[in-house]
Parts: sequence; structure tokens; C-alpha cells
Amino acid sequence: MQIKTIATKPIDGQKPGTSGLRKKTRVFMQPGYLENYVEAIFAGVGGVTGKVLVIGGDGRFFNDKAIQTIIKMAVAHGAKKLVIGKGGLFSTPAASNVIRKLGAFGGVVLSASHNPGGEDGDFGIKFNGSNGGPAPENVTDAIFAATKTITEYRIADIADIDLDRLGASKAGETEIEVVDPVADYVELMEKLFDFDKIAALIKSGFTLRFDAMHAATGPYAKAILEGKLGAAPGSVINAVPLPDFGGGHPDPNPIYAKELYDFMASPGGADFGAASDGDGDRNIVIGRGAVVTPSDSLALLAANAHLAKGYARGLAGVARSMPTSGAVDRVAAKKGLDCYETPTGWKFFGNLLDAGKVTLCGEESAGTGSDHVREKDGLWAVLLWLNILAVRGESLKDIQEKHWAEYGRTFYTRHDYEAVDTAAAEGLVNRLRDMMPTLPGTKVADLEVASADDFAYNDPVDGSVTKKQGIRILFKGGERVVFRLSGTGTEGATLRVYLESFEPDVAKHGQDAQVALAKVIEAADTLAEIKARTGRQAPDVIT
Ligand code: G16
Repeated sequence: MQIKTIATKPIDGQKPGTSGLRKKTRVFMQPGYLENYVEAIFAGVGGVTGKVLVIGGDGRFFNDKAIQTIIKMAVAHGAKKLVIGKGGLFSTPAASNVIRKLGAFGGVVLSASHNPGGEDGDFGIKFNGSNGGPAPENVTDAIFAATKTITEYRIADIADIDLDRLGASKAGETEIEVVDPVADYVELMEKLFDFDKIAALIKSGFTLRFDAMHAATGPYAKAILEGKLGAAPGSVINAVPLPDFGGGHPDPNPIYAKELYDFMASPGGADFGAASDGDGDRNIVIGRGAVVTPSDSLALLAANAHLAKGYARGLAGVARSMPTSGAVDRVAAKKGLDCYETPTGWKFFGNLLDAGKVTLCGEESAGTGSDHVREKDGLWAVLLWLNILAVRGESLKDIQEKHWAEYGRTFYTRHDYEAVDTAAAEGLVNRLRDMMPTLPGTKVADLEVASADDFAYNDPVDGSVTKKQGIRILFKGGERVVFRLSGTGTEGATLRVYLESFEPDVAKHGQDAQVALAKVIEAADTLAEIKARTGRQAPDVIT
């Protein structure tokens, strides 16, 4: 086996964002682009010689080719063993599970998550550490630093591995094993949830529909929902992962998962609907006549998780990202649980989970998860919901309304302005930052600003400090608006505006969130001059 050392030069802009490096697929396909970044990963994590690595992705266009390159580079670096999902597939949570189960050094996960795929779509790559979670900031900083000093990369001159054939082979010192990506995950879910109770619910006539959006979760959802739990064949739709996600956009929001939302709103809809994203870590759940916001889902799961066997012992604590609504805080307060507020990015939950401080975490961006892996987990959330529905024997709508009656309802919405001119978006945020000291006392749209700050996080486990994580403006009535720029977009800047208000009055819980939040929305636009500065009259996506 020949190992080639290829001279190269640093490539600008290989800075990992909220979740690894995400770029246009064509950018990744440029000669040397992927190779440079993989070499930088290997350098940033301290080398992979003699190490076990898990490799897989969400199956999007270029996934297969990228995996072959990564295999050859890991072989050239003398990795001990590479464990690869059949067909090059691993959902993000399944990869996290396998890393943990094998005690691997880490994993390379290929995905741009909810971003569209295809040659003209997006691609992404991230490194997960031995805890199964996304690399923390000190590691992503080291990887970025390595991209700026790289002079060469190493790659083994070997034939492509047949990713469709299960089994082990050897290249140089490296054992390469292609494994079933689904089996270990199914086993883990069986340990956490009462499959017999969920199966009995389904047998009694309860119907469900799961939209896998032609992405990574399809095979897992088929195996569990239809295979193990007895849901009718066809309950899992768009189940086959495709390189272009069937021409769709694998983001389970009301725009891109419209097929599911429309079905659930129709007279023939199911009792329970759910969808996940490109790499299977996000989820949304819908009941008959009830859409659950991700922030509410976290709160409801926190209030009810003990009904599933894997969480019967109760929760150690809960965590949410800062822009996620305060609904879960109210559950934590009532149950006497610690509640942590972290920056956006699942990597920030890793230390809290590893230290046993929290059991459940969640984000407004359709992510919920627990200490069973170190990633958010779409199908896990769906199964926890089904377990709760099976035990309580009530509809999702009833459960949600009872929850609001007990804890109050936190109205919540996120407005996204996508592909905005980067200078304009940065200018908007910088201006708000400059205005912060003078904002308290300002009256706007009938609301009075109580405080304004730029969120900073002091990690209670390792003491690291992360600054500038979003401008928070709190109003006297408890309403809140948060402004931040996305770290996962691949075109211009995406401005995210997170809006919420708390409503204790049950009589008002039935309102539409956009109506209930009208004043907060108006205040946000006036304060930040959103329309004028972005040139947009309305958000591109409302969730
Ligand atoms: C990633 C992160 C999440 C984050 C989301 C959106 O998720 O893991 O923690 O909430 O991006 O981040 P941003 O607001 O910066 O775009 P995923 O599902 O895209 O991997």
C-alpha cells in the first residue's frame, strides 16, 4: 500500500460554525477542499494513529465519495479501526451511540442537517469526540487553527471500499468494518422505552405518520415504528434515503414538511404525526388539532419523561439553549430540578450531560435529546412522546392543553431572514449591541424594555466562557426577543429573531402565536429596524 503525501495550501473560510463545517456541496467538491479539512481535523484532535473512528453520514450527494476519501486518509494516518455504516449511512444520533458503545476515539459525521442536499445544495462535516458528542469549542478552534497552517495531507492509494457489503477488511494497519447502522440504535431504544405499551396503543387503533423526508431516519423509523411497534405499513413515509432528499428540503418545519402538516390537518389525518431532518437529530410532533412547538415539546417531555421506563428514576436536571423559550424552566421550578441555559449548539450540552447534571436537553430549533447519546435525537423524541401517549391514554392535544393550564402557556415563534447581505445583518446586530446600555426604560409598541444584554455562557463544568451568543431584550411584562445570526447557513447571513411571551390565563391559550405575539414582533422590528436593514418585508421562514 502506497501512502501519498500531497502538498497543499491553507484554504480560507474553513471555520467550523454551530455544528461543524457547512458549505455548498460544490465548495466541498473542489480538489483538496475536503482533504485539507480532514487533515486539519486529524491534527486538531491530536492525531488518529492507533485510534478507532466511526464514519457515516446522512446519505446526501457527495456522502459516498467523501467517505472514501476519509477512509483513505484515516488509513494513511494509521487508524486502528474504522467502523462505517452500510451504504455510508449513519443518522447523527446513531453515530453518537456507536461511538459510545464501542468506546471509539470519535467519529466523522457527514451532514448539513436540515439544509438542502444535491450538487447545488449543501454539505457538511463534523467531528464527534469519544463521548459521542460534537467537538467542544477548544477542539473546533484547534481544527480551525490547523486549516490555517496546513502544508500537506496524507492519503492511502487503495481501492474504494464496498460500502454496501457488511463485514471487515484490512488496509495497511487499519481494519475497516462496514456495519448495520440500525441494529445498535434499535437495541438502545428498546432499553429506554416501553415498546409493549406503545405496541398495545397502536394495536388499539391509534394511527401515526412519520415523515422521514427521504433522509437518514427512514431505515430506523421503518425498523422501529413499523417493524417493532406494529404501525401499519406505509406509516413511515419518504422512508428511503436519497442523495437529493427526493428534491425536498429535509427540514421538518411547516414549510418544508408541509405534506405532513397538511395531512395532519385533514379529516383523514392520523392521531400522531412526526418528522425528522436530514441527519435524524431534529424532530417535530403534531397531534390531532395540536402542533407542538419544540420549546413546548421540551417542557412537556420534561414533565412526563418519568412515564417511560428509561426515565422512571426521574431527571437529574434539564437544559435548554438560551433562545429556547422558558417553558421548561417552569417545569423545572415546580419539580425542583436544576435548569441550565446554554448557547445555541448541541456541543454546549455535552459537559452537563457527561457530568450527570442534566438528563434532558432541548432547543427551539426542533432538537430534543437526553443522556442516552450526546446528540439530539429525532426518533428518540418521537418514541418518548409515543410512550407518554400510551401511558396517559389521552390525546396529544389534551395533554398539551392540560400542561398549559397547569404551567401557563409560553407563546413562542422564530422569524428567520435568510441569505441576507452579511454586512447588513452584522450591522443590525452590532447596532443593537451598541444600543444595549441605553435600552432599559425605552417604550416601544406599548412595551417597556426592562433589560438588554449579549448572552455569555460560563460553563459550570470546565469553567470556559463563551461570549456574544445573542442579544437578549427583556420587557417589563416578561416578554422577550432575542437576535442572533445563524451559524449553520451557507449563503450570506441568516438573521434569527426569537420572540416569546408568557400567558397564565387559560382563556387566552387558544390564540394563534403570531397574534398573541403581535406587539413583541412589532417591538422587535422597530428596535432592530429589521425591514429597513434587511430590505425584507416579512420573514422567509416562521416557525
Ligand atoms: C445545529 C446545532 C443546534 C442549533 C442548530 C441551529 O443543529 O447542533 O444546536 O440549534 O444547528 O443553529 P443556528 O441557529 O446557528 O443555525 P443541526 O440540526 O443543524 O445540526
